[in-house]
Amino acid sequence: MMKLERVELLEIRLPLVAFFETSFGRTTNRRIVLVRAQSDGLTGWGEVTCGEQPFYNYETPETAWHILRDFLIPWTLPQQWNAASELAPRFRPIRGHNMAKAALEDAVWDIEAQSKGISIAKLLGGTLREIPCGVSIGIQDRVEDLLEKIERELAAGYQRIKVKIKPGWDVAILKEIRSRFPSIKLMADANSAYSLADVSHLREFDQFDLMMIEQPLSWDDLIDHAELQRELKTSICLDESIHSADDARKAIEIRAGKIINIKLGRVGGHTSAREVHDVCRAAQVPVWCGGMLESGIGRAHNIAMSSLPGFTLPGDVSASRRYWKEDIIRPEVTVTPQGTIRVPEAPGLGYTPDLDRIERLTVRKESFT
Ligand code: OSB
Ligand code: MG
Repeated sequence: MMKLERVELLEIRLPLVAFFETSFGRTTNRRIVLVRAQSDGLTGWGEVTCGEQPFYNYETPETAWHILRDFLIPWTLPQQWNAASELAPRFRPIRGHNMAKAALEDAVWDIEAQSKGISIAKLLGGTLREIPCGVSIGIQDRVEDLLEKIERELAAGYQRIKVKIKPGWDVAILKEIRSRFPSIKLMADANSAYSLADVSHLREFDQFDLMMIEQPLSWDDLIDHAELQRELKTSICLDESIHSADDARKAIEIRAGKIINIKLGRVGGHTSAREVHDVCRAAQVPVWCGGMLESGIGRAHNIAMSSLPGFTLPGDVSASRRYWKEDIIRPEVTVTPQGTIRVPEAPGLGYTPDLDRIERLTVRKESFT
């Protein structure tokens, strides 16, 4: 049995080494809410992976703080737990707010793994010892900047390149990339920038031999994606629209896409992520791990999740140095020249949070007992 004695919320500020731009906007400084949970001498960490504004989904650091402080933490503190997997069912009465839920649940996974002396990856049932990595490259001011970045990431060994697209930064840009890099593994992420009215435009993407196009249509849609998939040769990958194993089942049933991106925060934590993985694996739908510009803590959880056997495609989990001058974990996440990350085998997260650095970066803190 485990019982949490204390939970802390911390908000840190972390400037990105370079701006990151998607179809919904540009980020330069991250505001990240961390959860630190304590049980029986062990400390577990989780990260709220939402954006600063409600543009990817509706969560923000403020909504997550509210849901954690007023509901999730007070519900969790008085309870006794056999396993981290018991939290998700108890959180179910709260509709949505998956990123807030995930941060607390994942901290408890960290504690449970430590208490058993094994890695989170192993506790989850992960089998991959090394995970294949790709990069996500944002919209740039100039095409030349994008081509240069692609060149650099390929030289570092990354196995596939994902570029962010939006109307006005799509077909012409993909044409330039393909003429310079004819045979790389390439994909595009639209973050919901198109609608079914754009079908004939989106059909032009078929000429670029993309691995997939990610979330072309509305952030909460499945039906229109199914319609679009019938019109395209290119596989659709769903990101924003999938919040649970049930969503994945429905998406697969109506053929809304052929690939699913799993994000721990978006689906509500490790328990739900593993369920989404299992549904996809049973249906032979490949999955890969998405990213939300995480600090080392969220990044380490992503690595653990990516060790599950269905994560067959390169994910968006990449080296700390692509995002931060200095990360908040030790060692930082590094990528091999083959474009892989070795899954750590040490107990828990497998990386050590740098407490002094976290303290210096903290702008807000609240403790609960
Ligand atoms: O849609 O995958 C996305 C970043 C912020 C919000 C949404 C997305 C992304 C990324 C970056 O693509 C992935 C990463 O490198 O963390
Ligand atoms: Mg995406």
